Amino acid sequence: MRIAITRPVGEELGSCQLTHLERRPIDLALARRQHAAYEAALAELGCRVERLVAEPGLPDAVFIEDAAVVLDELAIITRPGAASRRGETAAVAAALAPYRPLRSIDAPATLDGGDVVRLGRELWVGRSRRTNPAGIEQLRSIAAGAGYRVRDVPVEGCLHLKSAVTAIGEDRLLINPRMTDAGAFGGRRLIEVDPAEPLAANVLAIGERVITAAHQPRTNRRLESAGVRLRRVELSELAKAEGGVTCCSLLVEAAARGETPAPAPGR
Ligand code: CIR
Repeated sequence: MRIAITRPVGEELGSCQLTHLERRPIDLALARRQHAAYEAALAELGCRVERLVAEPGLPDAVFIEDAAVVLDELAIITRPGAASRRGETAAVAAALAPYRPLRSIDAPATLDGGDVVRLGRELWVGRSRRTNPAGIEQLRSIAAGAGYRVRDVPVEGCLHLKSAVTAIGEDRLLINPRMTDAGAFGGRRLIEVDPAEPLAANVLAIGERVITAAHQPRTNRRLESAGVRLRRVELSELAKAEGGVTCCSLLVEAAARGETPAPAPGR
């Protein structure tokens, strides 16, 4: 069973953190409809959607991916790089506790979940503005203990590593080589985003399908030409808050009672 944990679009989304974008008005009602349609896509692709309750004072809480890194054996509760986001993690820890033993990233380390790309037993972590060297070392030590190899890679001109590269299935990645070091992913099959869509690398693989934002048609056509089956969602309003498709959910493979969960290929 695959669970997708989500968080609602809060009233204060318009005061979200912004790093690379100019602030533009966000249509909250449209953002909520788009988010609900995203959750419907997750359900259509077989996820049981668990939506947490909204909490005031956390404008970026909808971007739940940044609050945790979920591995097969454990979940790591992060310490987000933006101080305004640190209040997001308690509810996420409570939601993950039934499914995984929890570990945490502790001060002075910072780490955003959006900086961690996983493929099988390998993790790549971005050296971004949000994730500091201590965060990388704490992730490395916790994940190495569970049998993962952790490599750190540069992040340039975008918020998180997952803005630059995401995994598609077992051995492929969608990448913008201008925003990270493609060589660090050597040996994997790489599909490049269309150069006209620099932020199009953020897609969410679920089983055989890939959720992608409809506003990146050129890259979506490249993916389809490579045989990738897409499920498009409209995310224009969350994109104004620098959010993409991976950041609005945390996926957890959970065993139905008495079963062992299948390992997750990548995210
Ligand atoms: C932030 O700057 O933290 C939010 N406005 C956007 C976070 C997006 N998260 C992600 O891509 N993992």
